[in-house]
Amino acid sequence: MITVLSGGTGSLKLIQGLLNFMKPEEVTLIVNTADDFEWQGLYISPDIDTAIYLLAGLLDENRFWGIKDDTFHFLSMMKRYGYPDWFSIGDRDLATHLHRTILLKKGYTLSDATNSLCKAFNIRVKILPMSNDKVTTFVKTDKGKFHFQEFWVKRKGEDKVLGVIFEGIEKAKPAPGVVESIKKSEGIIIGPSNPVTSIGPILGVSQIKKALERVNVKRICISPIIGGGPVSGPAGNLLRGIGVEVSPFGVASIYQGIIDEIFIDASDQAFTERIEGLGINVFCTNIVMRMEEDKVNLAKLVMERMKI
Ligand code: FO1
Repeated sequence: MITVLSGGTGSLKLIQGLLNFMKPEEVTLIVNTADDFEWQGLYISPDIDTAIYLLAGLLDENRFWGIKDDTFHFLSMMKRYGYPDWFSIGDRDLATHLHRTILLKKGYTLSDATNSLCKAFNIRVKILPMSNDKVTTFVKTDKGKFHFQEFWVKRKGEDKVLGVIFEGIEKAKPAPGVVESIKKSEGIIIGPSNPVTSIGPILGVSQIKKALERVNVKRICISPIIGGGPVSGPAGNLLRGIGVEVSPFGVASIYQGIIDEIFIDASDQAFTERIEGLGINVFCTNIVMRMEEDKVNLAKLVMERMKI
């Protein structure tokens, strides 16, 4: 059994590769929930939904969010009524958010709602929210403080980042099953997700971080940064904003004490010595997952390095 810490893009691509070698029941995903937000009364959990849609074979893999071939009639009606439309909820996607919102309103937890959605699609990978407690990412910028979705989706991640706040993180407890899955895993993977706002909140839950520090199996991370920039998303701007070097070394420094080995791109071999100085082993290979075969090859190497 392996546990993968995941945001909404890079780590999920790796999961697609891993599922060529592992039974879905042997994979647990601990998913960031600090991007979650309420939108027109709906509780949206983007990274969980992307994981569910991917594993259900429904994901729009071009955008890497939402459902492929979805329509947007609900959104255009809402726009007509004067609501903002910068966050695009598709018509089929809407049912997911509504179902989750109804369950939460009835007093069920985010874990319960996630289970219910997974059951509806017969998903056998275990998808666990990092926490059932409310944690919210805000990005401090030169233009003001914004919810992560406003920073990234509405404002296109273009403002100069001055800092990142995970509101509620001090009190957040791991969701049921999270620490247990870390403890019984044969290997831990931190996927190539954004280390600041995707993996950062997961590690910000102190009991999760402690469990990862203590576990006695190999912990591998795949760098989401190649050269001086992210493979995708806002990681570069965010790392800079929190004062961390935008490089595989910067990523490794964030994960010091949590990982044993980092996969970096073959083109970044020059960083090896500095990273090894942190007590982290370096494995250089092609880490870009453009095609299906890239995902399979990378997943195979990760499995080999974990000796699973
Ligand atoms: N990302 C966008 O860039 N634009 C959108 O309109 C958008 C809508 C959306 C709706 C549901 C959902 O689950 C995710 C959605 N995302 C959208 C993706 C998402 O908000 C972010 O990319 C993630 O939070 C980053 O992990």
